[in-house]
Amino acid sequence: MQQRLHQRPTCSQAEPSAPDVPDGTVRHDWTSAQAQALHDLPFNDLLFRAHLVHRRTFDPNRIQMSRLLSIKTGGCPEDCGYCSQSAHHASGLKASKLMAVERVLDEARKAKAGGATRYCMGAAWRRPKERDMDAVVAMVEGVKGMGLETCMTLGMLSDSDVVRLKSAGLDYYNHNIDTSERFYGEVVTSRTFADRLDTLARVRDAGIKVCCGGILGMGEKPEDRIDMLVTLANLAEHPESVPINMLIAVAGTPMERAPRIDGIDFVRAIALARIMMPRSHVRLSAGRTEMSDETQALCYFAGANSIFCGDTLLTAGNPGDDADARLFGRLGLAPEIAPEAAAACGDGNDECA
Ligand code: SAM
Ligand code: DTB
Ligand code: SF4
Repeated sequence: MQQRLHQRPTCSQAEPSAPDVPDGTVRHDWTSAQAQALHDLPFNDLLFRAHLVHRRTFDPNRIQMSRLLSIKTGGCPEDCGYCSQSAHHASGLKASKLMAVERVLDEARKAKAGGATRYCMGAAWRRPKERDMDAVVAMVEGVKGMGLETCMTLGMLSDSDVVRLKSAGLDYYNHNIDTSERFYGEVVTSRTFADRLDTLARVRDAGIKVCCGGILGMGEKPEDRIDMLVTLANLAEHPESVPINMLIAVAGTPMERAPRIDGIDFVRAIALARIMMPRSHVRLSAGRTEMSDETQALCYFAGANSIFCGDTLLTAGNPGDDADARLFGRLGLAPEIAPEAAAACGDGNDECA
């Protein structure tokens, strides 16, 4: 911190390349230097700017609630260094087959009753097999039929996969770039950064909304976090949803001893995501069980406005509905209302639902 004080005096005239008050314009021409200048502002200046941008588009007291389900767990052929589900690591996780459609729909019904508006289904695959697609399509159709938004994360997709998922009613596809292109090879070797971008382009071209973000705390440098956000913000369209995960360091994975990211640095990345992608939902994603209420509160102030609710993610734990209700109560936050109810009253942030 001492070093930062020396490098960046708090006098605002000493911040030449950070825009004074970001106006919330959607830009796709961010340079690393511009993003870095924002990232390195005095913390209060960064948060103030991010919060101003946030209020231009969003009700700052509404949080979008998604619920996750692992529809096919473990035994994954990819070697993502953070993941409990990779067959390359000894996390001790038991692999299972693709869940039956009815079971998935039962879980989705419970999620809706618990207040989720989006249901995200994840499979530990490199890519879906043709033989699994009928079941996957039936899951999307069934969940969509309940009035929930649908999201899937199944690995790489082909042209025919995206067409089938779109016509089944898939709203969002989650496919993270995880980190900067520079650091990517330290995290995954079984696919490339370019593979990720290819699938993202296919998803976008098919008219499915994009959910794409990454993980902080894998031993990356601040520049890698910044460049990950530059890549996302410079996509032809910003991802509608940007999940920012804090690494859950799983025993038996190569990242089990990764140095924990400092909470203030985590909040800086949330604020930067908010400023650079002003209309996107920024999701405070995995890792909340290890975060203090105060860190989460700062993330919400900095512009995070989506979470995973419930007590499980895919294979790891999550704070659970009671803990979130308590924190929301203390902060005066409320769940964002369902898109269908918002459409009925014309404004997603009104109390009319
Ligand atoms: N297999 C699909 C894929 O990789 O695209 C979907 C599932 S994968 C588990 C979804 C995302 O969860 C990953 O891209 C990663 O960003 C995040 N994730 C996985 N394990 C994590 C961990 N231990 N801590 C934080 N985030 C994690
Ligand atoms: C995302 O960015 N985070 C979610 C979702 N997309 C699929 C997954 C988090 C996984 C955390 C570790 C686990 O539960 O195994
Ligand atoms: Fe497989 Fe996805 Fe885990 Fe990578 S992150 S090992 S692709 S389940």
